Amino acid sequence: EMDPQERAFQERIDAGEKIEPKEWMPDGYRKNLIRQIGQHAHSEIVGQLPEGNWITRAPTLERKAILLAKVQDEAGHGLYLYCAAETLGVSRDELFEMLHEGKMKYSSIFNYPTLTWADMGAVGWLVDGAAIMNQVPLQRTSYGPYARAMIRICKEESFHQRQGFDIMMKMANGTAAQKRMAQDALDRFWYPALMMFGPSDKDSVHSAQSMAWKIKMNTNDELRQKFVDQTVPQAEYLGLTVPDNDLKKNEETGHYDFTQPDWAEFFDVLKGNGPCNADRMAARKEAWDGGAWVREAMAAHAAKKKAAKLA
Ligand code: FAQ
Repeated sequence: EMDPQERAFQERIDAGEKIEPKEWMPDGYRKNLIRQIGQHAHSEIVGQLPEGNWITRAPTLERKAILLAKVQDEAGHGLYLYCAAETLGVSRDELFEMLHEGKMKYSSIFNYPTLTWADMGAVGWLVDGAAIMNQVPLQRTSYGPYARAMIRICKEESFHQRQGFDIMMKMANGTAAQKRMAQDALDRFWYPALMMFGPSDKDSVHSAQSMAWKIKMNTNDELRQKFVDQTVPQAEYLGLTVPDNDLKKNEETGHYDFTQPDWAEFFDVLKGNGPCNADRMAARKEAWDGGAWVREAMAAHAAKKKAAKLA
């Protein structure tokens, strides 16, 4: 039997009401939200690294300015999301600590390397494309601060996706060597992008409860299918080939049948064994340690100001 307070809470969720920070919520709701929002925030921050890798080597000044703006947006997204998580009673320092100790995750996709300029196209097109597919429904998530953060984030992600597709267009319609680079980027990012939606529904431990609480609006497989259906025609438009021999439009369902990613690889990346896990964590820890003097100076300054006011 559900206790009356929990039942009343569930009724508010079912009625489409937003839950706000100071209101009562079940412990599990709070914990699950901190997990998901925190993980999402970490993904944005770690997600700056694969693209940050190409800022100094962007082919033109214009491409450099655009890429800089995009990577900066991702820092902003991380900050909105950390703020949303903080309204649930966890501090940003605690979240960072959990990330650095390997107690919290970030998206598997950012453990793959960005080897060529075409990867900047593939990341924008596929990774931001997958991110939007997942985040648009989250604008209707039940927790107010999270839903509101998603509105702004989605606007910016749409720009990111377009800039990625624009790079792909340029490369796919360029020289033979450029087209090969574009195809190679699609070949390497296709399955990792499909993995962004999480394990198949039968292996998703959080989906049932998260959907009942509207922390999540769709299952992992639903969104993965939507992404494939949207992206395959875009690949065709680019004149590129999705690396899946069994990919085929199913005339009965109207959806594409496709090959699932290698789930053993996915779980291995989650365990820390992806090509870049160690590098990404080392870069984050170095940034955190390198910023210690700034945090100390700010705390000292605040203490001095407070003392001066008291005097
Ligand atoms: N990577 O029970 P479920 C971006 C974990 S977009 C790593 O199905 P859930 C923008 C999961 O945490 C990327 N771990 O989990 C950008 C759980 O483990 P736990 C970020 C994954 O939460 C673009 C376990 O597997 N977006 O950053 C992944 O119901 C370009 C079982 O899974 C979001 O976070 C994965 N792919 O569903 C930035 C969106 N999938 O925690 C820079 C919000 C699953 O119990 C450049 N999050 N796991 O230890 C969500 O919608 C959900 O959390 C899912 C996973 C759909 C990601």
